[in-house]
Amino acid sequence: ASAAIGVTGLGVMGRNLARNFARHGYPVAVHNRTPARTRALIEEYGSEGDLVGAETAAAFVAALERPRRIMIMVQAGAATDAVIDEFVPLLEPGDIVIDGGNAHFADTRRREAALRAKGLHFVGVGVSGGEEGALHGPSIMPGGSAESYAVLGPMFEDISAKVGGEPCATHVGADGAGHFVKMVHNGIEYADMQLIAEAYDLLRQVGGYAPAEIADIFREWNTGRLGSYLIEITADVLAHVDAATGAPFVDVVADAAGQKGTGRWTVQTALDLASPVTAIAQATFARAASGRRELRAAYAGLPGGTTPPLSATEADRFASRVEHALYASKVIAYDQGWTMIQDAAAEYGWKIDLGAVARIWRGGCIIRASFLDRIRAAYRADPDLVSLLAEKEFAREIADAQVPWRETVASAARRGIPVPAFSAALSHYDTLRADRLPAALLQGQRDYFGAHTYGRTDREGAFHTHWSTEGRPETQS
Ligand code: NBP
Repeated sequence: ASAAIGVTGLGVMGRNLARNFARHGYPVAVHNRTPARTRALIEEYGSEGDLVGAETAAAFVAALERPRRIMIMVQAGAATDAVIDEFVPLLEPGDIVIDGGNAHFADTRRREAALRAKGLHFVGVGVSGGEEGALHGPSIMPGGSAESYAVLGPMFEDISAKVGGEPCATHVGADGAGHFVKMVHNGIEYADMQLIAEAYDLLRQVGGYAPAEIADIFREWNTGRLGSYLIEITADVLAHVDAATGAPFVDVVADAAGQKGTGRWTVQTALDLASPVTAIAQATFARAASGRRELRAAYAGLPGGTTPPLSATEADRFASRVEHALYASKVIAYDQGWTMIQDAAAEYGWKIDLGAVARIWRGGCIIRASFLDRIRAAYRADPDLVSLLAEKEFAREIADAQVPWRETVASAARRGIPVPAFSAALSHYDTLRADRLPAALLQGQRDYFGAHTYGRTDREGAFHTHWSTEGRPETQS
């Protein structure tokens, strides 16, 4: 019994995480439902480190030092429950079961409570960075008890991505907090990708730029405040030419976006928490709408806006406006994600260091960007920051973006180009900064048809107006 950790489930993620642990000097026991995969891993990569193959669950458990650390890397849902049920009877109090799959945080909360009742630690871990990240350094978001992090933390920090010498791993919070922030990471990723896609569409349709020229614009933006992995790969995708047709690659790809579900989970959860993550929601709905072939056929050919094409100088100016709009919208989308994490922390009693979340997303994951340094610094200066826009540098940048941001959204509306995420971000900003919202009228409507009562600006209490007997004084209930 000498393995520091065991990995069960040797798909692409499990295999690469096991190799990553082994390459960092940890003896690793490996196990898979189908033993052929275990043998293949040992044969191919056994020389990389101390990898011990186990063909049965009992042999796997016996290979681990105590407290045992078992990392499950199988399909989320029923498969994860099946594996937990298989191993739990073989474990002893104090052992740690880790789920590194893409579990829904509510499942993680349920599993954590069930295993805690048996004296076991259950740690739901968000792992970002895909196959490459798993091998070379992912962003790691563990939930679970502080006690389990004391054991696992040094190992996770070791194998995680590093930025400026700092690990992209931290204890996020209790039970499902790790899987929750991983879910929000993916929601933010949806918004960021959609905003970039809308910027491309505007540059192409309004600015008149070709995909290769837009690749150059993105490359330039990548050297500034928008610099990020997503902007970098967008430039590569736009510069890519399809070998079969010689056309820009982006023109031969079917325009129906897929999704695996974490964006949808973010939006569903946001509704439960009353977190207004509108840019994330619009990005998720934009993917759904893109795939609705019949609906799109029914709308096809309906009139849109028109404006004359831009001159070259105007196009240049337009591109710089789009940069402002993209940046401002991005700040809003990230702010929405952080609001949602704060809301969940309040709801579930998690103590989440909001700056540390930004820190561990600077490397290893899809939304990695220097921008996250700014968010980290903002929460470092004020851990109780209610919103990024309450920080003066972000507020100043958003102030500077006002004209170009609004002009960009207006150009899109005039030309009939869909910008759901840009518009949602701008409306979110205008909603939250407004002195008065038409929510007052909604309250009147609700009181009229449902006697739902309303609050008043001049007095405390709940009031109801007798709408059918106009003129009678309102009552306070
Ligand atoms: P998959 O999600 O494709 O799962 C394959 C593994 O699950 C195999 O080891 C398979 O065993 C095992 N498995 C299944 Br399926 N059902 C099982 C059951 N009932 N009992 C025992 N084992 C079972 O692998 P992956 O792509 O490596 O992903 C692993 C986890 O990591 C998933 O939850 C995924 O969502 C998450 N994740 C993936 C990525 C990514 O980029 N792929 C990124 C981050 C997180 P077998 O060999 O016997 O069939």
